[in-house]
Amino acid sequence: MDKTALTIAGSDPSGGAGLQADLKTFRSLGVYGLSVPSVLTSQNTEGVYGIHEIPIDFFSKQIDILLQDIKPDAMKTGMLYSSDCIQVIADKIREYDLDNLVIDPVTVSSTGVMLIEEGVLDDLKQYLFPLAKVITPNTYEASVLTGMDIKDEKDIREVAVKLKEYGPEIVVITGGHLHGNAEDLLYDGSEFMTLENDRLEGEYHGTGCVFSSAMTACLAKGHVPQEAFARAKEAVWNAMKTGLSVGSGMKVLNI
Ligand code: PXL
Repeated sequence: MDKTALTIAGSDPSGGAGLQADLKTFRSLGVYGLSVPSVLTSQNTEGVYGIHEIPIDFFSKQIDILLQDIKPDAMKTGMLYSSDCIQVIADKIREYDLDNLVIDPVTVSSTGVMLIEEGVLDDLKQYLFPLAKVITPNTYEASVLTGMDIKDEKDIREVAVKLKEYGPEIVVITGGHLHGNAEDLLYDGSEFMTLENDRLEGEYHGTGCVFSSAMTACLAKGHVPQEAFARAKEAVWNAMKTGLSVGSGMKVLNI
């Protein structure tokens, strides 16, 4: 396990999403995990009951102290909550010359709670998307980020092209539900790649986190984004198929 990946994300005590899910995913794909919490949540499998920000100076210090010692082979961002957080991350990426950034533009929890302050999506687009190797919105997030409706496959492709204009190298849109199947799309600026599988019954917490951290782990291992995409999709599918009911709310992934 000689490759490292960093997650900067929210803490989810239930371990289904957030940095806890990211760390488990890194480990399951054979990558050593590093983590900086951006925000704490009080939550269980039934929902999010509170959000507590990390003071921005201390958030920044966590990143400095870590990166002065270790340069991760890849990194991801998850729930960032505030615009201040985004500015700090953009500065640190430049200062420490970090590469292989995956951005999961988290907006709302699977139970419907807003996980960001106003203005965060605009700042993500402006300051972080141009630094990203891959962004991984789901169809809802892709639609909010672009202000475009998604009704069919053609719309998803148009939204992917629009998202590419914000500067990431690769756009991945997850969770298209077009023919009852789960379809994910990758766009690299010239070609589209789609991956499809049967939709599973039930509601799962943390699929977006596990998918984006699996992509991050694969980039850390040196896979090209298309290969990382296929491996991440497979990892999520396997973890969903054997999903666990650890609490009385949503299922979590078996990762
Ligand atoms: O699934 C999005 C997500 C990301 N990060 C944290 C979360 C959630 C959803 O609840 O709690 C910390």
